[in-house]
Amino acid sequence: MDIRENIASIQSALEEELRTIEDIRQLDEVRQRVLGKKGTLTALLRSMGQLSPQERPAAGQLINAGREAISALLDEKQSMLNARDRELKLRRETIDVTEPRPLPRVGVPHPMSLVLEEVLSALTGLGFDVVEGPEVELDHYNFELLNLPKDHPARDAQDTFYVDDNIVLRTHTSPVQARTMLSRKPPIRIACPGRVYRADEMDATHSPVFHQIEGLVIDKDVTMGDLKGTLDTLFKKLYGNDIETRFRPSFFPFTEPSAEVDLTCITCRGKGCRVCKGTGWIEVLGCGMVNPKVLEMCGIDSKEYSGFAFGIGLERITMLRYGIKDLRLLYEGDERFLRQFR
Ligand code: 2NL
Repeated sequence: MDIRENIASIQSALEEELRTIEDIRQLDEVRQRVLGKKGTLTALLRSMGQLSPQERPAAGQLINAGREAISALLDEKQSMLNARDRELKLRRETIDVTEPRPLPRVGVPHPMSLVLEEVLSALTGLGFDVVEGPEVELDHYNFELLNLPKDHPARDAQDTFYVDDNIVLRTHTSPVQARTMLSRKPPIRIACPGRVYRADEMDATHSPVFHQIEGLVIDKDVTMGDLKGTLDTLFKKLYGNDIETRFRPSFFPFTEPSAEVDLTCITCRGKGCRVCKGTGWIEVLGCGMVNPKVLEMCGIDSKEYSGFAFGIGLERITMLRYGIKDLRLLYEGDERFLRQFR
């Protein structure tokens, strides 16, 4: 077969094959098969050795021209395939900027936040200011001013997280009230919510970090009756008008006299149930008339003024309010738990 026919048949076979080619990989194979080291056109070039010196220039020109024509065919197909791939990729990666996004996940208020809000709004309704203070506190404000002198058992390192000899993590929010008595003149009506610390083990009813709301009222002629009336009003607002309070004598170094306060059981409304162990009453807080020693240390004349104070555990009243059996549920942040309230 002469060289011209040979080239023409390689070229027409290639044209035929190019019609069926779908991707760059196939195309590279074909290119190798024709133009590669062992390719059909390359073989043709090698066979020129058998020609006479006179025949070689013309044959060389034919083969080179053929090589260029074939290269051009392959290149054209290659750019076609590349353009098609780019088009497909663009279509695949199109972003519809008008598509509505999925709704963001929104959190819910913690049950303790809900109860705190209710307590504070009841107390501010009675004329209380809300006051906050430091969680890392001087011994002086946390203990000394509250009639808890250096040898008092409540100051034991077992109950208190000491930062150093004079600095503690506050064990109650009372130091906020002590600071307020020192910085304001009576009448004083304040509610002090916040985080407090005790070196306790963690179980269903104890945590080394918990929350208190303390209340303090200082004025002329403040009596235990005012304390009882304030707590009655607070709990009726919180739980309903059929709820009553009951005082039992108790002891705190910072109040005299002191009382523990029971509430009509809010689970059975006083009839007796498992929550109140059949008594119809549940213990919810401690309170009393501010010890005159505390008033004096905080710069208030105990002959002119008297006051009452109370301390509520936020965890406890939240658990009672919603029937939560284990304190730890309040700290775990499990959404299945948190989404159940309100
Ligand atoms: C309880 C008892 C109480 C107070 C807290 C207080 C604060 C000042 C002066 C006098 Cl500055 N008292 N706070 C009084 C009585 C009881 O808390 O069992 N809390 C969970």
